[in-house]
Amino acid sequence: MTTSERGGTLRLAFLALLAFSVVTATAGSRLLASDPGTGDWPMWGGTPDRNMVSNMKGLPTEWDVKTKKNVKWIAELGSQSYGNPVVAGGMVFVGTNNEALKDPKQAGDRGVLMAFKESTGEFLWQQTHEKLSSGRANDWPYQGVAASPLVEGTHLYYTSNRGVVWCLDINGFRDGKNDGPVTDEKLTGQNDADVIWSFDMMEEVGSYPHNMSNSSPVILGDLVFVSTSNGQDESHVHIPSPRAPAIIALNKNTGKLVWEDNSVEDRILHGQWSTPSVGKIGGVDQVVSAQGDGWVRGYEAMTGKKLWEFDTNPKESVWPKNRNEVIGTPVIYEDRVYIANGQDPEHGEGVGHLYCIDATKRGDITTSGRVWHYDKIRRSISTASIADGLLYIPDFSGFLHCLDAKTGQVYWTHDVFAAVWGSTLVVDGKVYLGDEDGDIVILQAGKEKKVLAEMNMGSAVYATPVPAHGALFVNNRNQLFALATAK
Ligand SMILES: [Ca+2]
Ligand SMILES: [Ca+2]
Repeated sequence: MTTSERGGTLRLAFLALLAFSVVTATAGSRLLASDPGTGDWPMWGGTPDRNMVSNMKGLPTEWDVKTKKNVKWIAELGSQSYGNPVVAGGMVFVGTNNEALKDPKQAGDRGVLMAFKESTGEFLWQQTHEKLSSGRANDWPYQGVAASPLVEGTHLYYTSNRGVVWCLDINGFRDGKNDGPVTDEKLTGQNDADVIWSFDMMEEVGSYPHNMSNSSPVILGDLVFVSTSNGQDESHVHIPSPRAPAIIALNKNTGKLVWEDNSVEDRILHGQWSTPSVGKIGGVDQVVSAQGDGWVRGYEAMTGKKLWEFDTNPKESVWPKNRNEVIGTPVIYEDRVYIANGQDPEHGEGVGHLYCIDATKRGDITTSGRVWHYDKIRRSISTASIADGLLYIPDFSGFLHCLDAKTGQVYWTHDVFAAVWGSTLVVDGKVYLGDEDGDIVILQAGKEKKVLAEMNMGSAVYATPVPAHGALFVNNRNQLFALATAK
């Protein structure tokens, strides 16, 4: 952001907006990898490969938030909600701010993670975080918790507005047990969070998050991976922590640092708000991370050994005119990595680039690993969905692109006439996408463009709709909706 920007309505937080559990196709149906397989949607992207597709059937294709047609429940969130919901263990978890005050003892501007009952929308518990005293440089007012959490078993992982990675018990204190190693929580009521461990990235690895921390965790084996959001200070010239890592791996059971990497060094263009992905690529478990210099890097997941790196910007491009950062999440699909670049929404519209990268290559693979390059996309902060050989990805200018995933050939584009911060969900032969005007459009998946429906949610939809157990969960700025076809 530039110093000329003022006001608290800053909408920086795309970010959250913000597996390789390859599911075996059942006889007669086509393979749709990346389905979480349990009916839950336990992390950003559903699976560690972050490919937002699902095998679920029977999701609603029409609803009305005014008449409540096909609206199962609505839960009130804070005034700005950039976290995307995840669904696991019979609960829905989402990041927001503290303007829907649940506990007078925890008043004021805070980041908040809330848990709701999946079946009814009943508020269960929350964890709140005061804003950093350093203010907007590291923790922009009213932006709340912008990361999507990840749930594995009874443990929930997320990054707070203070740049702290948290591991909580999804059952809180409702299970009658204070789970450790952390057992000295000050608040231990039914609506409070039961902490297992935490890791302060500013304190422990010296990260200096630019405006906000937003990384959504991803897990492989015993490791949980997050990006640090380390970036420039408010001068937009100086990088206070050039030696802090861009990505870290923590032991998921203890919260201890296992490895870190700082290939970016002092070349951060702005901030680092992309979230890492995990998948088996060419037989190797990799973590893929898009970083603040506009490069994407692949690491051997268990060791942190850097395997490859790819520059998403043309060499002659100049920041911020036409050189971009990367805010969307890399998607891993059949040994390839799909990623688009863009800029902070505050920077407005501009040219973007979308790539298919052969991540089995090693070293600087900017040329050798470039399977295809699509330059008809505008700046994008969105993450691709790939299903049945087709790739769907929106851009910040409001165009949804449908391409052949193997060749990059474009089949169609669709203009939603509003900025898009969120990403597509492909489910049951349909593509769902929300926009800043608050509309969710549903298109037919496939090489022919066909708009099936469009519904307005009442305020901007920065999030991505997610499916769980036959319902669709999506939040606008201040409400969380469970949508399901009335029986
Ligand atoms: Ca507990
Ligand atoms: Ca505890």
